[in-house]
Amino acid sequence: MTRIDRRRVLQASALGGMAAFATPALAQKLADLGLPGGPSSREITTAFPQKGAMILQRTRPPLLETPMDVFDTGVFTPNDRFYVRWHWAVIPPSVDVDSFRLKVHGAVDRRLSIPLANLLRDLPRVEIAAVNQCSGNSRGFFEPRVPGGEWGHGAMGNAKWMGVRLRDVLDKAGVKAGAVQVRFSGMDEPVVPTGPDFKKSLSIDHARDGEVMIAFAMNGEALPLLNGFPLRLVVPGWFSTYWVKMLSDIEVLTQPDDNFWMVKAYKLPANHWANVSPTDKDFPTVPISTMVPRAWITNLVDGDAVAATDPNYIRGIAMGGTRGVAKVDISPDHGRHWYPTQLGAEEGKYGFRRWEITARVPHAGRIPLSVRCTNASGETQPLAQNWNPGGYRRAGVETITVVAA
Ligand SMILES: Nc1nc2c(c(=O)[nH]1)N[C@H]1C(S)=C(S)[C@@H](COP(=O)(O)O)O[C@H]1N2
Ligand SMILES: [Mo]
Repeated sequence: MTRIDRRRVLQASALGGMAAFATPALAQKLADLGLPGGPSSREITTAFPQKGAMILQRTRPPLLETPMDVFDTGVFTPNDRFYVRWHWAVIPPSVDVDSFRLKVHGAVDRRLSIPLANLLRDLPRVEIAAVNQCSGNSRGFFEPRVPGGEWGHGAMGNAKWMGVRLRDVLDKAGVKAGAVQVRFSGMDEPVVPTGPDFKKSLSIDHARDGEVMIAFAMNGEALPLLNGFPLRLVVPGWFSTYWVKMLSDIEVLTQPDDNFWMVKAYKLPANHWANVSPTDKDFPTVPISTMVPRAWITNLVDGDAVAATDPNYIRGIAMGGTRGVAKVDISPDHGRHWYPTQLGAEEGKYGFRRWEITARVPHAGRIPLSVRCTNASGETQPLAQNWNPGGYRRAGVETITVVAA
């Protein structure tokens, strides 16, 4: 287990003023996300604090996407290449770690106001590898296109999160009988007074399952400011909308949370693959929750040349959702034939897992390469893509076309 030096965490605080969020004057480079039927090129930016080269989706609030080639370098996504997504643009440009307090209130025996140093000192530390994936990851590939952040596949990342159990913090406060949910809120604020503050809730049982974590570090370092410094919620297996950043307020509720972000936003069609037809209206919905298996090729991109007669080395990453990755198959013919790939080491069931294969392609010319993940409970990605108007929880197998010569 990586040891985090408390002083190091406490020192990584001031990050300069809001100027750091300014748009770069000139695009140095463009990335083509290959989005169907729409503007597909994005600037590559290095203008954001603690971030290297990122795909600029939006400046205020910052939406930064991880370029696909970063996922080829390993199963853990470096902090300085880890994607960024915020709903509101009022984000503290720095956090004073001495005056910071994590508040716990609502249906509890003791209201708490925990200094960061005490949280780091008093509670047992846990570490877990887990994929943080935006509900709208890959939204830009939805056909027909839907409104929202036009992400490619890079609104995700895998890290080793270190923190304390949410359960331990709740136990310190003493949850009262009758508690049904726990609500989380961060230090960011709406840009207009009428805008709904970003808050998400989990059921009391989920909040106390011992896995949900209040993280203070990722990949052995303090959280980057834009990824939620100094504290964020980590909800393994669940979409990142619940992973509240700059977490400063925990409220134990005796009634189900009816705030905008729980009852209006992030709703999925209430069927297994979150799939409706674009003409469907008034279908039943449920709040988004757990992730599903997915897989990607990372060492080739659409349009790449491969050898027609010699074997080709192909690799990528996969995730299992709420269970580990059990197998990843590859198909060169839109799913008529599937071939098993070799899996890399398992680094935690909620994390990415590497897969690879060395194989000949069936013929010269254009070859569709599809990859399909099956998780440890036997759930397999469908061949067809699901569609819903929010552009959420894309699940079908991803395909790139390579040219064999
Ligand atoms: N405080 C706060 N936390 C938040 C959000 C936000 O707007 N404010 N957005 C959520 C959503 S929708 C996503 S996808 C993730 C993004 O996490 P990241 O920026 O660390 O990658 O943060 C989540 N936590
Ligand atoms: Mo998200």
